[in-house]
Amino acid sequence: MADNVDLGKCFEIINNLTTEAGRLIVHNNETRQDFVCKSGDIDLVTQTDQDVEKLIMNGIRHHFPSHKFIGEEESSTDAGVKKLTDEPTWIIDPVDGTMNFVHAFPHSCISVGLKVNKVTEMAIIYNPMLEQRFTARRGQGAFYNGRRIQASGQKELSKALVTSEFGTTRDEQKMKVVNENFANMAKKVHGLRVLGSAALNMAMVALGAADANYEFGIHAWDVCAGDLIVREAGGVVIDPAGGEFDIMSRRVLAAATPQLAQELSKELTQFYPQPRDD
Ligand code: LIP
Repeated sequence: MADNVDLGKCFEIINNLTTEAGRLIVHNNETRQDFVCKSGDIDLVTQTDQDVEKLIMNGIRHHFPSHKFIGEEESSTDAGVKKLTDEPTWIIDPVDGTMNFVHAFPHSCISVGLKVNKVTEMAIIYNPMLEQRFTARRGQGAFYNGRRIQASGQKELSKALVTSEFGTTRDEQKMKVVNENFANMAKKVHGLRVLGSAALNMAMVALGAADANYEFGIHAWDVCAGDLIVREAGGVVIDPAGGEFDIMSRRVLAAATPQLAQELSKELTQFYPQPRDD
C-alpha cells in the first residue's frame, strides 16, 4: 500500500485494460491506418492512439476516480503536459511506435507506468501484435510474459548491442547530433539498432536482448514504464550525460550495467530538447 493506494488492484486492472486495448490495436492494425501530423510530418497520431488512451483512462477512472493522468494524446492538446504531483498518476503512451503502427510494422506497444509520490510503483509495456508483455512492480522484479528477466550484464561498449532513434523531428541541430552519435556508435559498438519505439527499446535492455539504449527528444510517457522495468531487471537508467535520470528532461540512457552506461555516456554528443515536459 503506497498511501492507501491498493497497488494489487491497480496492477490487476491495468493488466486487464491493456489486454482489452491490445485487441483494439491488433484489429485496427489489419488495415493501413489514416494519420494526422502533430508537431511535424513524421510526428503522427491515429484514431487508435486516441481511442486506446481514452479506453485506459476511462477504465482506471471507473475504479479510481481520484487518480491523475499524463497521457501522450491529452498532453498534445492545448492543455499541455499536466504537472506531476504526489497523487497517484498514470503515465500513458497508448501506442508507442505510431510510425510503425501506421505502416503495420508489428513493433509498437502500449506503455503505462503508475507513479505514487512521484515514485514508479508498476509498469507495463505490451506489444499485442507479437504478444510481448513486459511487467514490473517496484521491488518485485521484471517479467516477460510471466517469466522473470535479467539484463545482460554486459560491461563493454565494443561488445554491446545498442538501440537508439532518429526521432520525430527533422530539426537540423538535433539531426546533426543524432547523425554524429550514430557515426561514432557505428565505430564503437557491436551493433546498432533503430526499431522505432523508445519503450520497446528499453524493454529489450531489460530482456537482455539489447545491452543499452539512449535517446534525446523522447517524452515522459515514452520512458516511464521502461525506466522501472530496466531497473527491476538489474539494469540502470541515467541521464545521457552520466547523472541522475530526470523523466521530464526528454533525455534517457538505459544500460545493462553502470560501467556500460558511463562508457556510452562519454561517447555521446549531448543534446537538450526544448521545452522540457514540465
Ligand atoms: C516515439 C518514440 C520514439 C521516438 C519518437 C516518438 P510515439 O513515440 O517511441 O522512440 O523516436 O520521437 O517519441 O510518438 O510513437 O508514441
